[in-house]
Amino acid sequence: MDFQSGIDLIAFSEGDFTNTLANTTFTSNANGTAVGTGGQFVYNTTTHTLVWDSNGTGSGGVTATIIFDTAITITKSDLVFYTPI
Ligand SMILES: [Ca+2]
Repeated sequence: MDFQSGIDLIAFSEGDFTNTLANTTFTSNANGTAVGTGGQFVYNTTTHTLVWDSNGTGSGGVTATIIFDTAITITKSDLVFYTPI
């Protein structure tokens, strides 16, 4: 996947989440460590893996995963929630 931040978007069905994207935290670090206890996307810059963690630092809660072939730059602006028709 040749994902490019600012050009490509990753879309998630909003019905799968209990929060709006605006109120969702985005965290990116080398350990894939969540920050705080709110639902959040966490990008692990070492494993190139993006996960959704519904309870942040709470145990478990990871429900979706995308593994990129190579390291990418990704921000919350690269994510969108959509409503299925
Ligand atoms: Ca968690």
